[in-house]
Amino acid sequence: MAANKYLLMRIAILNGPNLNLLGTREPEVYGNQTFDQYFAGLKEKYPAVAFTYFQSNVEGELINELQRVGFSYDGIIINPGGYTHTSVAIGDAIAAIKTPVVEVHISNVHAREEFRKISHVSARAKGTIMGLGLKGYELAVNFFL
Ligand code: CA2
Repeated sequence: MAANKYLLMRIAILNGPNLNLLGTREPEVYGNQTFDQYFAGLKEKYPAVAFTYFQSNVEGELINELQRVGFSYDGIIINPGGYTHTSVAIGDAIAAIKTPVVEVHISNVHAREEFRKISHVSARAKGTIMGLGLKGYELAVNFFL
């Protein structure tokens, strides 16, 4: 395993508030799979990627994780959940780190309420994928590969 670590691409996936509820409520918006189920399939499909997964309902914890992985990983995929629309601090953290960040949203935030059209993250991210369900995370992995 140790010999392998130089070959693996390191990608961190961060999910923000309430995304721990995926697959349990609002299936019409967010689908019926839990993130753990989806993540198991993703790891199987991309054995050459060393993934870490972090979910928190706490803004500061997401910022701590961005700073932890943001100077050594090859890519970060973040769905900041509701913090997308409120958190200047998460946007600042993304601007402060070295690792490129792709923002993912399961739903199409532009087809929903007005307040979801504002993102403090998009301008700091390399790009944004939205509205394509959980598939968006895989598309972001493919971008980094
Ligand atoms: O579409 C997305 O991925 C969002 O980031 C999801 C956030 C929402 O505030 C953003 O505007 C768009 C909400 C995550 C809540 O996730 C739930 C999942 C299942 C049941 C209830 C909430």
